[in-house]
Amino acid sequence: MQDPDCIFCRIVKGEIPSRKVYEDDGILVFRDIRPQAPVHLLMIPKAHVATMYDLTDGDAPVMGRMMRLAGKLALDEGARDGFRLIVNNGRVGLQEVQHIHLHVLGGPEPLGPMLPRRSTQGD
Ligand code: DGP
Repeated sequence: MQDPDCIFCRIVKGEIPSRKVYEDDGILVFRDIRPQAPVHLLMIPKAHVATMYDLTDGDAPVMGRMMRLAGKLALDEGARDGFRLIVNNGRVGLQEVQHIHLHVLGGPEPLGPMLPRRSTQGD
């Protein structure tokens, strides 16, 4: 259920402090320690799941509720004209913390391109 060595599991247990925005029996939402936009929340399932590769059918309800909650919390935070959800996975996705988290990023100004542009063949 939880991994004692996982930073986000330790945040769930209250062993590491966080600036909580929302909590229920299966979900915790808190502010990113290194915000990259005026609104930058992290939404996590309380149960330890390392990456989206590791999700099972049993995780679908909580992941679905997180999707519903993302827009609601973005509005509550004042991101009323759009926001972005990012879920980094694994080495290629540059995932730093191995516990699924949805980054909720919001304005007021447009966030910029989704990825830094790099030249590829045909550009
Ligand atoms: P990612 O690259 O998607 O795994 O991003 C991990 C994010 O987690 C990164 O934006 C910084 C944030 N983070 C890491 N450690 C902590 C922490 O202890 N507390 C909080 N609030 N955020 C953290």
